[in-house]
Amino acid sequence: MTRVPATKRTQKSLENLDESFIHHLNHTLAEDSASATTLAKYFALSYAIRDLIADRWLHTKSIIFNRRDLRIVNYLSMEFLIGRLLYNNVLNLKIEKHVEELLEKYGLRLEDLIPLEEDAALGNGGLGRLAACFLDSLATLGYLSYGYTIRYQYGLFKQLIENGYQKEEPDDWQKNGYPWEFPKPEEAVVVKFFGRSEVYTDENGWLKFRWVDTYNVIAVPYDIYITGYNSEIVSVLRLWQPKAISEFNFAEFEKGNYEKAVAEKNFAEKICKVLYPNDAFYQGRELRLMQEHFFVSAALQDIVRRHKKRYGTLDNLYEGEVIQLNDTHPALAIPELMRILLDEEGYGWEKAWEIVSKTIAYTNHTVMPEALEKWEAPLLQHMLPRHYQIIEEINARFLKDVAEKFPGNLQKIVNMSIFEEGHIKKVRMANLCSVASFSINGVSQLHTEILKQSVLKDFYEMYPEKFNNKTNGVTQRRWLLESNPPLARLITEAIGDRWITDLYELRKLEMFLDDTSFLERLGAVKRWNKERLAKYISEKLGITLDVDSMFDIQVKRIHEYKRQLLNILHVIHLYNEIRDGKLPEVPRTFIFAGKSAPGYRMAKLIIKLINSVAKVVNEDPVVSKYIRVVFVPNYNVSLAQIIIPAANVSEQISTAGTEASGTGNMKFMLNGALTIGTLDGANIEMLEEVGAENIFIFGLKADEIEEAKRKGKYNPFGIYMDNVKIRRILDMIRTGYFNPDEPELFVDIFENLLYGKYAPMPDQYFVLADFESYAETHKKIEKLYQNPVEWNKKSLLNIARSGKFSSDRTIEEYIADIWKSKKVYE
Ligand code: 26W
Repeated sequence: MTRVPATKRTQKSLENLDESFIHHLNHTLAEDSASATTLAKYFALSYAIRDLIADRWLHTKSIIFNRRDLRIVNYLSMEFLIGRLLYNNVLNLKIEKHVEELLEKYGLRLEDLIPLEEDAALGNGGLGRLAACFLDSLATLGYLSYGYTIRYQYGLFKQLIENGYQKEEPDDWQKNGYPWEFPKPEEAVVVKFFGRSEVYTDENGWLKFRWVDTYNVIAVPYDIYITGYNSEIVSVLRLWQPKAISEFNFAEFEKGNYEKAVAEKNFAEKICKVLYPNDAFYQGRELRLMQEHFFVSAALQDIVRRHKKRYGTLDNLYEGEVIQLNDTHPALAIPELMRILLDEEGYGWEKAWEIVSKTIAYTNHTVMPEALEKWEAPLLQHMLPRHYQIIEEINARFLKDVAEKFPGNLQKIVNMSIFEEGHIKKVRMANLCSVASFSINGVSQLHTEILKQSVLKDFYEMYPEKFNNKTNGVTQRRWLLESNPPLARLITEAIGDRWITDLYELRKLEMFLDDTSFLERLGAVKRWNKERLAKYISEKLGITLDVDSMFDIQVKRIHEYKRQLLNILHVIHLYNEIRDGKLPEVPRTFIFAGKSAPGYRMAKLIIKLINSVAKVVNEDPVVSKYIRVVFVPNYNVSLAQIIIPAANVSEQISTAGTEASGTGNMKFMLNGALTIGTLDGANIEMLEEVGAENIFIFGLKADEIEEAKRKGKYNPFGIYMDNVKIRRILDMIRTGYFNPDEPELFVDIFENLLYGKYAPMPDQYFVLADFESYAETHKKIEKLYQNPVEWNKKSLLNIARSGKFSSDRTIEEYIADIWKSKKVYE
């Protein structure tokens, strides 16, 4: 197919953009330009831009139904953290100048409208943001793709900090309406729950099953078209919304049963009321299982319907469609697709299994045992009786294969069975995925090795050919072009703009490593970003920052394994040094942000500790000349876009072997921060790219941690006794130095480190073990910062070598090794 230049369509419609804006203001919103609020103008502009995007969708759709040689990528994910779309779409459509001119006529600037959009926070953290970056890359590269998820009424909670504590508030992201989605009620499907599985004999005398006496809910799709940079092709993000079949039961109402009259409506609304705010911690909640089944069933019916329309048969489903499971959360896709093929389409088991296992692929995102989904068998059986039966059959057949491959090895059967026997029988979703998928991938080299050697070891022995690595990436469109305009401009002036769609182009920046004037300009860009952040913090929190100080930033979900605790213990150490008269050579600002799961006690206590230390440090007239500590509330995609470009130092300090990949680490690198990090996740690959002189690595390695755990030889109490610095810090925490009103408050942190009071072992994340190495490494960073030329040089090298960490590279690898799809335009 010959390519229509992407700009051509835009150019034509651009002439009408002004008219379109006024049209939407007057006729969609019924407002006039004289009295309309800025919010109304934001909506009018968004609708005008959305029209351009709708054209792209119609074009993409015609390709979907005319090109049967293109396999469609289906990314099933409980989370898509897409953030704001207005500016993203303006940049992708390359209409910024035009939009600015249009707004100027109304005395408006784009930057005044952008913040009026609510973040679509339909995700928790890394896994959800990765899904959003992937859709951006798929559209930009020109592959056909659908993302499937839930239209949560409430996204991830908004975080307030009150008296140093996290407080959660609901995120009613649609309260003003949302301009970027298109409801598609005509494409609704029915999703079933409960009931029972019934045996019957079909017309040919075959024994068959059917799922009967079910409770049914309608699933209505709402589509957001995700634009790509300079691309005619859009990705479709399809959000499913539950709706009652009968919203109001008049018969019950007549009888005076108001509750019963609206019972179905309430049930439907309940399902997708809220995104579960757990990150890396599994909770076996019935409602969560309903959510998983709801969107997976709707997505599969949609995929099946589309394939039949394109090919007239499901025999070759895997030729037209591929389904990627974003962790195990959508694992019910496996029994659901089997059910459709067996019970509704009349396939026999063998052919159905062949179709399923050639269509579905699985990505694992965590090795933390407490994050692995294991549904209670009775719960699953009650809610999805037919699926449960199918899982039993999958398991029976699979265990036969295991017994054949490892004769007499009972332990293999116990380890690999989809069911975990015990007081309450459980269904291990990672095992289900590993059995049924044709591909199993981890998200960094180290993570994939850990999967092969421990978490999924037995599956690796059985199916080595299924395993592969796909190191994560981030989209440079959002994480540089959009979030850091002065850096994007500097780069484009120096090497042209091809980096926007080919991040390896950044290598050309190495030409400027010895160009002091270029390095100065890079320093000025960093300063601009620090000022922008300082302004935000001053306006929101009333805290004044010194932009000459080194900005040292740790932003991510709060979790013990990510070790915000190590960071704050080190801050306390610096505080002690200053009080002892040992003054640091450079002033530093330590910035934290991140949400804790509402039920995660330790993480919430760590937030309180950070805020308590911040108060003492910032209010000390001497200490605050050298260090400041800030906790920025409500970390989300939009805030990340302001915080990350302002970093001099990026904190990536998880216990080695715990962070599957990390993607924040990549965003910081792309924006010229220097990383202090452990040999964990993708940090290892960042080290490979920049070389040891350009990244600050510290701490124990994954195998050392592994060994210390295995041999039970780690003794944090010994470290406490031997190391006066550490003892002093921990005693301050224990005795309430930072919280004199409530001196016992942080005792649990102390006791967890030394005695493992709330954990399987003392200091299970090796905070004390890594402390000295961390503090020494910080001293090196402090030295380097005093030499701006050297610092900026390393900063530039980090940018120049960040090409590998584009999600475009990641997507091309998924395409080549797993999805085997082709671009619309070759
Ligand atoms: C069922 C509860 C639950 C919820 C979310 C368990 C596990 C999760 C996710 C797997 C957590 C997550 O976001 N993992 C992150 O995925 C990123 C993208 O691959 C990685 O970069 C992070 O290292 C990993 O923690």
